[in-house]
Amino acid sequence: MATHEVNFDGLIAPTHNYAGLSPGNVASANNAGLISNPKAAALQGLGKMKTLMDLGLKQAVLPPQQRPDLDMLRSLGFKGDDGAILQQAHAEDPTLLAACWSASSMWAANAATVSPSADTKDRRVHMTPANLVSNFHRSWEHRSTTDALRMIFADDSRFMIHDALPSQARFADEGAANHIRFCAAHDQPGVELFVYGVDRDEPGSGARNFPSRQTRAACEAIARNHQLDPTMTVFARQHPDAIDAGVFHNDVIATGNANVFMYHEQAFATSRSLMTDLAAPLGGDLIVIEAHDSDFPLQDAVTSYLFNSQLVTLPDETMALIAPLESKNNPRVKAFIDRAIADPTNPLNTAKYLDVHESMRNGGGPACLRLRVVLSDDELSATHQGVILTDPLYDQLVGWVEENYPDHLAPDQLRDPVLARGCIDMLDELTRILDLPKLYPFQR
Ligand code: SUG
Repeated sequence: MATHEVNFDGLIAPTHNYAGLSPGNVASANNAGLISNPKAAALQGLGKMKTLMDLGLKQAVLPPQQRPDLDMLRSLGFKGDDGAILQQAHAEDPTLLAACWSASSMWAANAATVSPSADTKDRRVHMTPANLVSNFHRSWEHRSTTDALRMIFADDSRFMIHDALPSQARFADEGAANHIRFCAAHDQPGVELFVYGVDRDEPGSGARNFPSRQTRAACEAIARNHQLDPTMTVFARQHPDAIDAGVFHNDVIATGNANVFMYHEQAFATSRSLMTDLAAPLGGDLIVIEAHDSDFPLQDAVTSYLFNSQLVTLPDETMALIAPLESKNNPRVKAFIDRAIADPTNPLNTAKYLDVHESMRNGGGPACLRLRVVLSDDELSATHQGVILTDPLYDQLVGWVEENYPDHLAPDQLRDPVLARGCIDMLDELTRILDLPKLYPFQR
């Protein structure tokens, strides 16, 4: 029986916009107020999924969430019909209005933390939707994420979808963006690395200027709930200077796949002991690709998003880096990638540079857009098949986007009730394409 890493990519919603909602996320702040192109964004995302599928990898789709969320605006005191609510919110609090339109669930690496069945005591795949409490616009994604995951992974003899952790700062959790699993092979027990920005029991452990979005308490609770073997679980703290330079999630500065770990030397507060802690349970078999300050500074990691590449194992057992175009355009970063590819001591053989520019402008690179779920053949066949990408599904989704998505979305348009209705109607059609009836609150 084979075991696969299946990438579940967030399908980019028709409401994709730039609102500057994430303090500490430099791209989001710098691009606030720009006019977005939801159609181009969704096609770029689908193009990435197709590239991975064509490389022979398993690919799936996570549907976007119901936005704009007018019920959220109603719960915050706006009254009247849809037009009146949108108009009032636009006049009184345009940032709040934009939050209720945000397409942020596209960044599926923040949807949940996933532990494959090879790592868990009850041999089920465990997932914990991330509470995303650090930013208002993402803080209620977990409700719909939980619903969607429970529909897609409905068989509770094979899957355990936990509730999100309590929505409180002590348990601030951003999901798989702060989690890397290392293993000899996907079906073997893995070492799970949980990365946090702050330990609230350790004064002074967090960043100074920007929010530390993940706590140690959250990591520990997830490891307990997922029934992980403590000897195969490692906790590490992000370097506070990295967070303050714009590394709001660890996947902006480190990535891993199988027994390969690629990171910048300024990623962690304690790099040396971390490598020993990770290598020991793997029998010493950990291959590191470390970028030094002399290769390129922290700042280049943040602007190029190199570490937000997807490091994947191809069917021929070599590895490929699915990198954002921005990392090809930075000569120091490109030279580092070329050296890593030429180095015969690691399995990295190729890089593919993709344009996910619309998402990048909000701080979301290739790896942000996907949730990795390691599944055996048996678990994969117990997964809802309507979301597994095939050529016909890809064609259908591209057609649906081409026909319906707006080419432009400017901040002023977020008060338009006709556009709001149109975005919801598109989702109705999507649930027919993905065979997920009653996915959305408006359908129940
Ligand atoms: O949470 N940006 C997202 C980007 C998430 C990237 N994910 C990973 N690194 N895994 C965030 O900061 C910006 C939305 C706006 O400003 O309109 C935003 O939510």
